[in-house]
Amino acid sequence: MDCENGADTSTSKRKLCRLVALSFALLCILQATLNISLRLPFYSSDTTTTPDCEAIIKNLTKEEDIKMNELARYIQQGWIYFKHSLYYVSSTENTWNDSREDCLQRGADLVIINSREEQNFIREFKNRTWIGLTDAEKEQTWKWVDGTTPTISFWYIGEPNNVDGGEDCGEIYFYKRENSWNDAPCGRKNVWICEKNL
Ligand code: 2F8
Ligand code: CA
Repeated sequence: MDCENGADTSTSKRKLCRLVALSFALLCILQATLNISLRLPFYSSDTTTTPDCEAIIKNLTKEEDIKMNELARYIQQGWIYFKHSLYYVSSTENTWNDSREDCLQRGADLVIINSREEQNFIREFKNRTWIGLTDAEKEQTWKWVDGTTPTISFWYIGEPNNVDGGEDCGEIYFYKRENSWNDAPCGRKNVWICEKNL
């Protein structure tokens, strides 16, 4: 139908054209409304597949609650919290291997020192404490108990010196100095420090 330029431009034809255009516009509005209505369930808060924000926050709070309770239990058992780790200082003395075994039994391992802050925190406890450092596998190749090589070290001057060829385990000895590590015989009985990462 030619609505604009047709030869016959009588009033009734113009009216018909306007009616058709109006109907088309109404159809468009109806379709848009339907589209929006059909998409609504994606944003609804009560679907089972997409939990709403409130539920996510509730879940997070629950997880945090569990973590806080766990932390409180460790602290009650004598563990000390420092920069995302928990530390346990033994009240008895043992060999390096038995000390490590004790830490493993506690779900931890002998302490691994990764920073100056951690070194200064650890050396404050007791003198002659085992740390998780050993060169038992290969002489002069010092490794932490997790198999990594120290990225930062705090050997006392002249250490490690492997006195009598029998010093394969790391300890905090010269605790008054920041550089306080010594290599000592693994069979010596020392206090030990376990670390549990959070
Ligand atoms: O002077 C440092 C030296 O002191 C002791 O040996 C005399 C330590 N030995 C033991 O602890 C068994 C060495 O490891 C230390 O290097
Ligand atoms: Ca030594």
